[in-house]
Amino acid sequence: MVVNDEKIISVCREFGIEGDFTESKVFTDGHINSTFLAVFKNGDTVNKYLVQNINTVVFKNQQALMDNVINVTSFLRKKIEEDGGDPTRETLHFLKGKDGKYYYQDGRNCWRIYHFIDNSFTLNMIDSPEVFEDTGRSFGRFQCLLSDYPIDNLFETIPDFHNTPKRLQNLVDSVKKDVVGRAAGVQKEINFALERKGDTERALNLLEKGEIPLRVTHNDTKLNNILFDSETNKGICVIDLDTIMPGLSLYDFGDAIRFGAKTAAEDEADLSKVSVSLDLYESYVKGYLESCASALTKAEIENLAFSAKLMTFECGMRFLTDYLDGDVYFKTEYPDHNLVRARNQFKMVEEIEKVLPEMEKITLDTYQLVTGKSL
Ligand code: ADP
Ligand code: GN1
Ligand code: MG
Repeated sequence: MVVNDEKIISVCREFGIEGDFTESKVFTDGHINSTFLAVFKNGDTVNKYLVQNINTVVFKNQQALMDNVINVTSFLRKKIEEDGGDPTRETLHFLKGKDGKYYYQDGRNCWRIYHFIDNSFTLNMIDSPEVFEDTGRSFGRFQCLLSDYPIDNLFETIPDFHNTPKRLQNLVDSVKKDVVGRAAGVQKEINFALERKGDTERALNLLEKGEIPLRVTHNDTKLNNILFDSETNKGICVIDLDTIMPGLSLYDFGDAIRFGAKTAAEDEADLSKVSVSLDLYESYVKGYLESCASALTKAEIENLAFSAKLMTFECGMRFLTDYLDGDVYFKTEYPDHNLVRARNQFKMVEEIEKVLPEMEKITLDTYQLVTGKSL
């Protein structure tokens, strides 16, 4: 879809935005939605908006999606106000369209608009352990803020999103269908996944045994889903709230490590550069446990390190599945992009496997440091 300024302006008018349009900018961070900054001038006032084209292949029920997002952001806004924070910078604020809905359907396209949070930045790679410690603190705080959110009110925007056994089954199904004839070329990667079948069930088994609870989780805790304040370099706002659903703390912890504690980009093709940084792991654990250690069960803490492997493995399977399906889910920039991503994630899994006992020790030592207690 071509999105030019005329399109962005016409969508903005549907949400009652007035004034003179001055500029737009594309954000390329996310793999799912298409996101633009739109700037308008009203006299001397400059207003900045985030205009987002919702991916309707991924999010099939946009009404329920926006109900979730609005309910959660209203809940967060109240808590932030009670804590003396700034709700205009610490959570997202969506605009209503002319028909009273929080989204606007334009043929097959679905749009939403929210306030751009100025003087903030996102990261795709961590450049300092302090920033990653603060990332852990921010996601831990987010988990705490939502700990008493009514879980039954949440619509499951993507069913079985982090159901890892099902993700493996989806991969097997895609291999069988082989719709674009790519399976023969990725036998090694398929075997890599099949060999790790045993890992896929561990977190759900703990849930079933009651050793870890179902929580309200973000489910997409990529580093670039946090806005950092440009002045303080501190995490101010968790964004990309589309996958807030009932889930496990392990999903959010593991996914943050998958994307943040790495030594190379998620699509680095030179696998010799792909590894896990134990220093970054330790920083994140510290920030995370400082904000939510007391809320976690013993089994959750014991499985934090493993969750990094689980989520990296799951993400690798999802990239591989999409490669086999003909690149229908994740945005790609070149034909083998999903395969490069899958290989990268599987290399990261191997690297995590090598140091898993060390990661487990770091977790327990940091727990003791932060709480003054041993597990
Ligand atoms: P996707 O689902 O495609 O990942 P996101 O909601 O994460 O989409 O938005 C994509 C990018 O847009 C973010 O990574 C961030 O760089 C930027 N962004 C999103 N919301 C805001 C906001 N309110 N203020 C400033 N930048 C934002
Ligand atoms: C997608 O939307 P974005 O880029 O924050 C995906 C995540 C994956 C991630 C891999 C809704 O996240 O689940 O882990 O790409 N989001 C969705 O980078 O599928
Ligand atoms: Mg995102």
